[in-house]
Amino acid sequence: MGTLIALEGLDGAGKRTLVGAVVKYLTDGGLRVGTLDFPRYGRSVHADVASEALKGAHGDLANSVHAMAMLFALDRSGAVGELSDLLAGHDLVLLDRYVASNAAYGAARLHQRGDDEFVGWVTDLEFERFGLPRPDLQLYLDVPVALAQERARGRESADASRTIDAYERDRGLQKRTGEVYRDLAAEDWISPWWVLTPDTDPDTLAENLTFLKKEHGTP
Ligand code: DGP
Repeated sequence: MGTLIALEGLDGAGKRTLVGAVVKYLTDGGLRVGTLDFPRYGRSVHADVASEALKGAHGDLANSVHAMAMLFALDRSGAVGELSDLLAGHDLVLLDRYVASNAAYGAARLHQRGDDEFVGWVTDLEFERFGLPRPDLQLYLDVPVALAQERARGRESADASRTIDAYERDRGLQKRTGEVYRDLAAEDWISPWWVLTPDTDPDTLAENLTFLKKEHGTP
């Protein structure tokens, strides 16, 4: 059974680049590493509808915090079997976003913090009711909001398929989302958290993840 690790962060934090570098280091070292990105665009109707809503489609759907959170949660719910297969076949499974994204973005939209009601609702829905596996470790890539937004905008000009959405445009929301992520990390919500910075060296991080796998112990 593999170790489940979720990487979290604001839009434009650089999660995708970090995952790529960490996976390369670990696979070069002979570990079996699986990855999965959420939301599962193109493979999950729930993920696609959520994305379309954030870009202005589907009437007032995006106005509802709980409806949006439910769509993202249903996307993950449809991946329970895939996650279980990935964990069975790999030493480490690295996720780009997971349940904490729902907790952080939703709580931030409601102006709540990490120990408020919304995070409890997400916990009950996704881990208890939908039966998603709990991560063994969560990583928060803590990047200043201005830098993350600059990158998200740069990505939009470089790649027409990555237009920024309503959440990404809202600087106040991004700032509050970062605060909730920090709350979740500080309280080790669901599992231990490591907070990373833009200066985090991917090779050092990957090496530390190797130790985690060894402690976990099951090949
Ligand atoms: P991404 O494709 O990772 O850039 O995410 C698109 C947008 O959706 C972004 O603004 C972050 C948001 N998002 C991603 N996952 C979740 C989630 O589980 N819940 C909520 N509320 N928002 C999410």
